[in-house]
Amino acid sequence: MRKAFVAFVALALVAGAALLAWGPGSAGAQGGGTIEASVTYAGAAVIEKLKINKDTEKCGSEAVIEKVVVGGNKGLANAVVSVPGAKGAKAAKGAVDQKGCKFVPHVVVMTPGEIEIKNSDGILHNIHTYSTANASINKAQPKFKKVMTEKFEKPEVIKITCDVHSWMLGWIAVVPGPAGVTDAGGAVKIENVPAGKHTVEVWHETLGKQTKEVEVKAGQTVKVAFEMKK
Ligand SMILES: [Cu+2]
Repeated sequence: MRKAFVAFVALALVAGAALLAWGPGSAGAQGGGTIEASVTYAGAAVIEKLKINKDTEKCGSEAVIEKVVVGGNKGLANAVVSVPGAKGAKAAKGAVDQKGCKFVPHVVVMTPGEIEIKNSDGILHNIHTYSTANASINKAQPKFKKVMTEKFEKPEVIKITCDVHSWMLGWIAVVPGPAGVTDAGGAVKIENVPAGKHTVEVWHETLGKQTKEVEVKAGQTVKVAFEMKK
């Protein structure tokens, strides 16, 4: 019995030492580095407004369609910044809500897999997606259906609309690597990017795509700036 105990302790010590030796290096590789991206646009904002007379108790009387949102210092909001080639690190599980007859957020990133489509409005919406790599969805989300879970496995940007409320427009970016969406100031921070050279990609619904190369170092932050053109 005592022998077995000693053997167990010895084994535990060896395992512990192995873990310690393996730990810091591995944690560094897993933790990776951070990319701070800033996206700017020198042009004018494009915000369309539309009078509406349907479901006004939930939708209001005016729809605001934000196609190009420009904040302070020319910061461009709603741009997807991603590192599609970075293996082993992922964007968060995405969720999109239908609130005030708008898709919130307007642009969402998700890891290939499942996304929750919520209906906070509690009225009839009809999800209609436009995609090529993934199957398109065209289905009603009745007022009692608070959440629908849908699956998008293939990387691409999917346009999402509602057949009940013609002005509703949103985008779901299915990205295999780490990704984020720029805030009102055009900034986004992408954490846990594996160390190494990567291509950073920016996508905006009307201003298109750009890429840049960056080198990420473990435990460090690298900055990258994009200026979108018409
Ligand atoms: Cu709707």
